[in-house]
Amino acid sequence: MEEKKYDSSSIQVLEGLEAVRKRPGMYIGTTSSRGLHHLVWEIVDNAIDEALAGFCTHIEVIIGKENTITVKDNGRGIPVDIHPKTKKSTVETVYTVLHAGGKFGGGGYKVSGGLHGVGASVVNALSSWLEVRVYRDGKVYFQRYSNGGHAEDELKIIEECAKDRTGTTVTFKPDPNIFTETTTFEYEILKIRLRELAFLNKGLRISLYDEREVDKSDSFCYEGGLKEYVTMLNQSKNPIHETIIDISGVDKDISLEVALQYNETYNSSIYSFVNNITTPEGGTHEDGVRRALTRILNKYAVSSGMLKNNDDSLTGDDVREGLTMIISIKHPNPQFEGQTKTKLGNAEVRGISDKIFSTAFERFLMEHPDEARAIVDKGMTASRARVAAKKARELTRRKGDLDITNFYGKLSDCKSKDASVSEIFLVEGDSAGGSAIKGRNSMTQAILPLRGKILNVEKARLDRALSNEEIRTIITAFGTGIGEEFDLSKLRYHKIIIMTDADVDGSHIRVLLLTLFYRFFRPIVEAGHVFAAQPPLFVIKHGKTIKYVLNETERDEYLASLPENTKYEIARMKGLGEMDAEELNETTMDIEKRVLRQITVEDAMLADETFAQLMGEEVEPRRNFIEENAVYVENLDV
Ligand code: 0R9
Repeated sequence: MEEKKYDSSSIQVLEGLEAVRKRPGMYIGTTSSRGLHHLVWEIVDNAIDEALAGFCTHIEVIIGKENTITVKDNGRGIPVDIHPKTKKSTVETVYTVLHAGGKFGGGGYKVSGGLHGVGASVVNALSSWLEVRVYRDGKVYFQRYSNGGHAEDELKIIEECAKDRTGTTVTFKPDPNIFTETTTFEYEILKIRLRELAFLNKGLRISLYDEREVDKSDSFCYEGGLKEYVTMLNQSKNPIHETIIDISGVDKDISLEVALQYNETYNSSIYSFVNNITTPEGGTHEDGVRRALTRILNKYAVSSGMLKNNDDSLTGDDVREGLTMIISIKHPNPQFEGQTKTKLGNAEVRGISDKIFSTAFERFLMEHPDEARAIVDKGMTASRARVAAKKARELTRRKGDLDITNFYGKLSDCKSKDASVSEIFLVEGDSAGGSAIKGRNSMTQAILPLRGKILNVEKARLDRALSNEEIRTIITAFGTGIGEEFDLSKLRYHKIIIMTDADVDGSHIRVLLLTLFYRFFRPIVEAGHVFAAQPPLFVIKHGKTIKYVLNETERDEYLASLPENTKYEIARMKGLGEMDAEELNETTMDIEKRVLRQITVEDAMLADETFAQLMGEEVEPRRNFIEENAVYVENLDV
């Protein structure tokens, strides 16, 4: 990135910090755990900007014993001079004036930036206290703020330090009055994102320490950047060529980096970023690269004689089968659009990405004929499979079938045709299925009992998945179609509810279903249509009251809330299959009483990695994964 000279006049004074405390959601989205972690990203982003400007090589994040966060960088240090507009030091301006920090002044200083990009002052406003230390010119400058961002004193020199020691250190404690749900930082959340930032910023070292536990730390630095990212994503898959294709270029202030490698699976994992922020909805940077990939591979296939003149061209889906690719651009003025504002809209980027990528990719193919052949071969096999899948898909398109109550002798559909109120329960086993059919509200609740285990789609291509009757039934019931024909607007139920037991078999079926949804119906997951029913674990009876509770914690809390000496009976609930219709309705299905857990693809990349490791061919990564990441297995296991 080209360095822009710091200009204090580019900082604008917009609003007071009170506004942030009054409506925190407007600034950080939510005050849940997600919002809490967002505070860290705001500060880390500022340090990353300093790294992008070429002045910082190491960023450290420390979770303190009392759930404080310290972020240190070894950049130039925030300027300490007096700011002409605010008449306060620039440090104080950055921490107490909303929207200060250059980005909103049009000075173009800020490149990275969280979802909201609102900066350090928001973190200060939402903290019980915050301390900043700036190491500059052989001195340590210090200032402390408390009670939502009020400076306790002005910026002061507190000691001398070595002349060559420069940087900024910030420590803050989130205000529990704002973050009422939780003020506990999760090591894994910080670790995954910091590792991602290290991959995205080649050569930058990012370290994480947890002082709440002995010897808990990680440090990431990737000289190979995105190339190493692809290596990691493909570690549990078998690559079909050794060299990772690594492309980068700059045009009109926009820099593009792409790394890719094909593996033996049938899925594609494409992840794109703009200024270090993930763009799950894609956008013009992704469009440009995808378009170029398809065009150049077809061109090569024809010119090398692999594809004959009257053969069909390879489609985008064909050439993306088995592809792991990361696309990262840095743009001085990105415009985001789409439902969640995570889709890049800048039109000029399409052509720029296409040009940079196609030139370098074509050259790679020319210089590496073995790799080129393996890749084109893979696309041609995918193309043949696509034709086979089309035939198999016809079977799932027999619309009339859905009108009869017993579709394939299985689906008990609901009467309503209004998708927004309709639900489908995917139920483990015939016996629970039977109770569910009796206990349901037949107006809005459809039941699909699943017999036995469904096919593991991590190991199967679309055509094989479609030959599995269980999967075909699910696809037909959903109504969306699959693959190229997928259409979210045709979804027949806005709630898809996985109802399985809370035991090992149940969780296996849940993971298999989630893999199916993740691979073939990802938009359904992304749009928030997938849920897990949560059958209670205990029933507590006292007097005439019957209370169902989900787990041990809820049980203990409920018992503690009862008046002293209350007589109660407590029993562990039966499995779904042993409940009668009334019990099942009461505990798990009744809209008024049940508890559903929404399944989200919070971090598609993490889920992808996890699914591949949990469900793929290789046993070793799966074992390692389970040993190392018990937390995530649990998270997935919803
Ligand atoms: C620990 C987290 N780090 C930071 O928050 C951080 C902000 C920051 C910074 C500059 C350097 N390091 C930083 N670390 C900086 C310095 C100079 C010019 N631009 C940026 C310079 O020395 O000339 N700043 C972030 C915003 C600002 N500085 C500014 F708005 F005050 F300029």
